[in-house]
Amino acid sequence: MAIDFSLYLVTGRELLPPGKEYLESLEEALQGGVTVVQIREKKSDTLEFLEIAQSSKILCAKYKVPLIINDRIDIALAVQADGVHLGQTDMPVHVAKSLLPAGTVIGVSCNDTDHVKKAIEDEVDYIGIGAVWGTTTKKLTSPVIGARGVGSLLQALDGTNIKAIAIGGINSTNILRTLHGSVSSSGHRLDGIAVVSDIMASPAPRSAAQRLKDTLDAWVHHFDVQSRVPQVYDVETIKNGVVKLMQVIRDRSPLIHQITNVVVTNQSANATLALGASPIMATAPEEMRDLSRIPGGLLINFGTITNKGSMILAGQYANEAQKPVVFDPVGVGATQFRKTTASELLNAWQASVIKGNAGEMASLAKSNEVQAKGVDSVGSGFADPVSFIREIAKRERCVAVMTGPTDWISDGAVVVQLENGHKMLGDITGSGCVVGTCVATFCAGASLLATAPGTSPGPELAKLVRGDMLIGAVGGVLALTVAAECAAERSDVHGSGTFLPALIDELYNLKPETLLSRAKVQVW
Ligand code: 3NM
Ligand code: MG
Repeated sequence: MAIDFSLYLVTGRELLPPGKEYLESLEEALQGGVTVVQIREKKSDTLEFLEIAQSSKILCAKYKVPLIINDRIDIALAVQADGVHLGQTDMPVHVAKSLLPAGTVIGVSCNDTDHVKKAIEDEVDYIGIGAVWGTTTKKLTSPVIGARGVGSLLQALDGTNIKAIAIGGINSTNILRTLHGSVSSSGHRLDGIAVVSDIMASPAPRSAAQRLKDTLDAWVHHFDVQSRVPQVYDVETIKNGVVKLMQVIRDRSPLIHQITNVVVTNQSANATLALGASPIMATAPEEMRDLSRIPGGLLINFGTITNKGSMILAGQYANEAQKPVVFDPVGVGATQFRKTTASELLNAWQASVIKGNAGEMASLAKSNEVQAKGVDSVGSGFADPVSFIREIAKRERCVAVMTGPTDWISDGAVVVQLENGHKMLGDITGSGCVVGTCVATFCAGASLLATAPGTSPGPELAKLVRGDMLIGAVGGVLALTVAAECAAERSDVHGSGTFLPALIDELYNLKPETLLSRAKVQVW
């Protein structure tokens, strides 16, 4: 049978809140839009399990929702369930199949690609990929995968009809991040998500289910729309988009929250002000949630990693608030600690833009083409930077920016090549960090533009971040590199000491027509 796996409820009676009966909760969850139910009874005796399965089956039938039994083939047979779900240490699939009627849906839990390969050999109907996030509902025996890790398991399913759902710690605040991040670079997406506690432990399971379902529906719709009307970029749309953002930033002065390094804090804050936005360089974990509620954007620059906890929280809250998150993994190739921290951060939240020089991006991509040495890049020595940057963007599900003499920016489809800038940018400290600041500022402008009064919020519900992050990223890079050209040409600039204040001046005075006439943009 064809099952809609989009909102897959796994039961957990031990999680029911005080005053809630199991069947009452199950019925409310079904009313809220659950599309398939798995009965999971880890502690019940056979008789109790059977009775729960029987009464659940009657309710599910009322709502025409299929019923799946966890682990126990005998119970599945006894209640004529639609399917069984098998863990890695449960009955082998081929044995289960030999016992069950033909057509019984079979699902297995997978937490690595070997499990997926085996599931394909066994011709299962679906796999549950987990645990995607930390959970206390089940004692986990393997590491949490993270949305980023789900992609490689999904990719292993390419070319099959096997459906995939993610499970483990999914709730209404991380569902968008889960859906958005759990995609393979080949474009393989989840067919649904499975939850236990977000629905079962809720005093209002109907609205808990409804919230998840609304997001899932909007997400599916979003891809429908996207595949029907692909976004087309040409040089003119890009340049005009950037100029529009300059104005939005000056008119609405978004708050740019920056957790950055001690070397560049002051000049980054001044660059933000020069563009017309408001900087706040807050680092205390206690204020991360409040800051996420103010319209604007977030920059996380880990040039000096002393606030990792705040970096994690700030990004998670920004994801929840659908605000842009710009990540600048300064010197990520230089030490093992930086590499590990970058992974940890990218697993904790979804970046809207990742920005780095060639060495940093190579390290993130684990490419050997360019070796990262300290915090200075060794030049963009890529044979094929267009494909490289497109692949990183696809893999990380975000806009990728690689800076250097030529800047490369991609959303995973289009690649924008920029040729502005001046070599004096290399003579001051932190010019790369200030590019990150400018990108965060322009992305915040893009996000404000998308949520301006009068714009329809419809498809935006399904987006992890509102607004056009590609234009935002291009705008940030162009503003700084064009301002650098203007500054370097000034007769009062005699060296790197006078270049820095001149650069801030030129950002402050940057005119749309200057940007339009100087911008050297190519689209691939
Ligand atoms: N299986 P919650 S995680 C039943 O990783 C189950 O295979 C998992 O519960 C796996 O939605 C899990 O409350 C528990 O976090 C999921
Ligand atoms: Mg099991």
